[in-house]
Amino acid sequence: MAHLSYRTAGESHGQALIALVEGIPAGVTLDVERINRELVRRQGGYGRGGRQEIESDRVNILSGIRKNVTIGSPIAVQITNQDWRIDDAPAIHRPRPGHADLAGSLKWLTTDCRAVLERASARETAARVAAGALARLLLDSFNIEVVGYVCRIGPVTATIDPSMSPTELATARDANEVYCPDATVVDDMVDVIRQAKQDGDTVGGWVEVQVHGLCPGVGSCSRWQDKLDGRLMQALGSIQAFKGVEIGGGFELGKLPGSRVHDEIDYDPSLRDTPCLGFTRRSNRAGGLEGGMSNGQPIIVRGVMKPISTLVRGLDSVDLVTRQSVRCDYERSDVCAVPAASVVAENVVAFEIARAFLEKFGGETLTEVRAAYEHYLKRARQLGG
Ligand code: EPS
Repeated sequence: MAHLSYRTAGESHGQALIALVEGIPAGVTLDVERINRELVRRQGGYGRGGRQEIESDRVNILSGIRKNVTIGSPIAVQITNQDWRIDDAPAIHRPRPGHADLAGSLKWLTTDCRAVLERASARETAARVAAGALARLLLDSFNIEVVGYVCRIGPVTATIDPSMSPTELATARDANEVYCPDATVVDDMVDVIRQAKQDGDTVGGWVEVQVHGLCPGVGSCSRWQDKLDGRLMQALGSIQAFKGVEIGGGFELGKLPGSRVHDEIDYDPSLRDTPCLGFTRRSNRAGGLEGGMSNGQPIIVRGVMKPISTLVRGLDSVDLVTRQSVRCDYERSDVCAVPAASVVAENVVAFEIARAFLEKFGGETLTEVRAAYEHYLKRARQLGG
């Protein structure tokens, strides 16, 4: 049985993007519209540039499905690029500070940054979203909910009400163009992006993802590779332009004594049938993860996206051919892609949760996964008599 994994292929202005997803058990009903909805959301958000008017991202599932149900074989997913012109796209000799241009050109021994930037482009995240949205169909059938949103744009920070359910968060988020559940800061966020555009500049921000409904014990403390916190950090940290990831209280926890950090434990038998199995916490600064495993509390992860490195006003650089100081090249780009990044974050987190979930409850078919899951829950609820 294949472990759940995916790879992507494709360039920004190549023919198509591809995600190859392996390890989805047989018996999962496909919901193409649900996957496409995530792709549409990823294309949106205030601050996007002209490219999204050209593209209309939709998945074409090429394999692994019979009569709209997974059959356990690899699932190849294609998203066509409308702006397919990689062979005609101009050479780039003046690397943009902050982009992959310089490091990649030096790596591949070329003075033309084009090939590097084509693959480094965040266009690749469409394939990651498709893979995550596919894996999420599995999570749906176990009532595991994943919601991602924007919690900061430039200097404007949202306040996220911890009592909001994933549905409430998603509804509030979907009501505005910056994908932020705190309606009171939306206008300020839009203003920051508008001002950056006027200035020929770009702006970054923070995104947050919550996972609700996950039982304890997913992930592992046994091997460093299996620690769910580490995997989530890689999943988020590998999103283009991300510069930091934190879990729960994150970096702030380093300022506090242990007595103000750790989430004290109570037991409430009336909650035995909920994901925490009755073991409640007075706080959730651990962000639902202890020892690299889920602990039954909501998982909370955040990532920071730096401002996009393609600025209309340009930045100082060096021409790779002449080695003279120049202004860097400008390519059509976004002013702010933090809303889009929140969709990417949500879906890459979903994929990692599904991956760890199947490691604990894996089986060839959805029926076997469900049996393993229910057996575990039964045993866990019986612990201690
Ligand atoms: C990107 C540059 C822009 C963005 C692109 C990421 O592409 P283009 O030069 O074609 O306008 O639009 O993001 C996407 C295409 C996307 O779908 O997210 C870059 O250099 O990373």
